[in-house]
Amino acid sequence: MAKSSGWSLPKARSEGPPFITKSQIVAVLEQVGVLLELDGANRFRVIAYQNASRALASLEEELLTVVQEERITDVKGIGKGLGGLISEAVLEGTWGDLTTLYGRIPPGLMEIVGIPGLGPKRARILHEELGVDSIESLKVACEMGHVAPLSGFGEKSQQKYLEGIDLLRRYQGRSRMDVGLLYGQALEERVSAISGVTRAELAGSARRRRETIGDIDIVVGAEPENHDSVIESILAFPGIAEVKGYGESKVSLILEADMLGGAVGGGSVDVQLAETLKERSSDATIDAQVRIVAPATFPFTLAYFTGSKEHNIRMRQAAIDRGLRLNEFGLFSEEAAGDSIGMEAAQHTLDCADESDIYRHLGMAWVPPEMREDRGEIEAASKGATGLPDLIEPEEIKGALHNHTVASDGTATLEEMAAAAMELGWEYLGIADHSEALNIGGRQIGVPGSEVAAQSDAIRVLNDQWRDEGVDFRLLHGSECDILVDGSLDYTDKIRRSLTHVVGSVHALGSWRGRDEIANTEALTKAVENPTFTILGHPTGRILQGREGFPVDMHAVLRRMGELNAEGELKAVEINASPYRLDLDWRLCKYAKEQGVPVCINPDAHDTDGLQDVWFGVQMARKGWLSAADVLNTRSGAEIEQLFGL
Ligand code: DGT
Ligand code: CA
Ligand code: ZN
Repeated sequence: MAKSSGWSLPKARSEGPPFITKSQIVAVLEQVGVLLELDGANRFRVIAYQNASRALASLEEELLTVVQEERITDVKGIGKGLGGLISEAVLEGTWGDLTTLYGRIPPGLMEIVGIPGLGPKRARILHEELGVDSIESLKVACEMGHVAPLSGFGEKSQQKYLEGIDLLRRYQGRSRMDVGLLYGQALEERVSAISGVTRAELAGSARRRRETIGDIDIVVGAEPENHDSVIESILAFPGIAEVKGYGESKVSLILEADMLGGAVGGGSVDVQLAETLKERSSDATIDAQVRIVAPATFPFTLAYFTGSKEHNIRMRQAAIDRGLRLNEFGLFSEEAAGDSIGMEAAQHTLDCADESDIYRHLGMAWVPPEMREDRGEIEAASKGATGLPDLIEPEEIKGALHNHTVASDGTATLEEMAAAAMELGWEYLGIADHSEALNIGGRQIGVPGSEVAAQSDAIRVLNDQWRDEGVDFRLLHGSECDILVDGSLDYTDKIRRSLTHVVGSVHALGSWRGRDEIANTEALTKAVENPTFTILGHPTGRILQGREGFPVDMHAVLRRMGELNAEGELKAVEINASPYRLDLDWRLCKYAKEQGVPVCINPDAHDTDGLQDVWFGVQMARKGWLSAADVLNTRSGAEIEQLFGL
């Protein structure tokens, strides 16, 4: 979807090459795809830019080298023309004829792309026919009834745009994973409890554990004669803000907070987790699509609506390769399917009791939903069960290394945090309060260097006590040490060496966001090379739906960390498990693993409940193909002590 800001061509850096960085080019190529559509360009050109943007984003090698060695057109998805454009940007800092394209399209027009039902094509018609060039002018045009009479639009579209604008304003369209899952699991539980329902399961991005969720999809199995009564029961649920529509096999709803009351606490929802989430969820609403099918059709419908769309396309192709046809109703041999379509065709399907049968018919092992993003899982699953990683489970976490207490900005004491960690069955808890440099609005947040030794003493007293009592638990005395703008670390070397571990984090985001990828990559690399540095905390500083992280070549940083690990140093990268962050991004986990960089899943807890956020981090690790062995804090307390040289 198009971003609603930043629609302009980035200026060249004063020194280079590279004069334009990789992340800037990735963003421009994505925008150009939309701009070309607004401009009425041919479909293939549009797709070429979209593909090139994706290809460049996942390029692991340094872009400058690839360009200088004239290997840019070797990258799959980048042809001669685009290769030339990218090379010009990198080597000269200019954008060729893109400048005129950007000049031609009004920025406000780009903002309306992304309103539900409004793609670039329709946006262009609205612009040409009605002069619409902003969200405001679209709203006025709809309210005055000018949109409906346009050919191909109608009253329905006009109404939909108005609702879309309203929704865009109120909710920005998507929910964080914690909020979306809370609604999704509550709905799933309520639906499962309806008599006549044989199975109900979350599908869509919620089941795939995306970091944000657009709408909730849920698939329900019930005998056809019960469909009406099941739908009636659903419509009577509390917490339905609006029924957007329903038919024989589908209900479209908008859910609000009352949905969460009472339902949680049994079944698949972890009680404590649900309570924590409930406190946090705002009163925003979320859309839900419920699909009701016959029990025998359930696995096909579940697989289809789990997606992703990209994964589905590959699955359908795998079926075609075997002379089969796959859709949401079944898996058919070409002759059996014949001309029948939809539900009617379902009776001709091959039997599949669950999803794994579908994969088996296509010669694949069952793919965990988190991995269904067409990022290599089809190929891996085709090698059989051993081709896919054995994904980490939440129970395999034995502790965490980045947590705060009252000494900085936490609300709990050492003792309280330790008790909560033991309650979770953990063997250790790393305390990493902020370092001295951190102050917010002039208020000192971090622990002054002069007070670090006192915290160390307090921790030692507690650890001695547990050891004497034979309790297998320890606190580890670390610090969340600020990475300063030049890549050096806060505190003196002496203080840092006195700690068990150093979580290095960037907090002065303004400075880091104000300079380019190359300067940031250099500084971050310098930080991880510091001998006292152990874990890279929330690597980009992003807040989901809040602010983007600073630009950085994370592949390069991870590569360097991999080298250091190969030399015997311990340099881990954090998945910050707070659902507001989920940073390291899951898309980079597999690369970290390939480089030999351990991942540490840290809740960054500021109170005792916060420790449970680790669950969200595990979901991201699974999405990033990680096994327990790839994750530092699946090690036992004794192993961690050994790794840290205690
Ligand atoms: P979201 O809701 O934006 O967070 O993401 P999803 O993945 O839940 O997407 P959604 O709700 O539009 O559709 C649910 C799933 O249904 C999607 O993951 C794959 C499947 N699906 C929807 N539309 C298509 C389509 O046009 N082609 C294919 N192959 N699958 C589709
Ligand atoms: Ca969805
Ligand atoms: Zn931090």
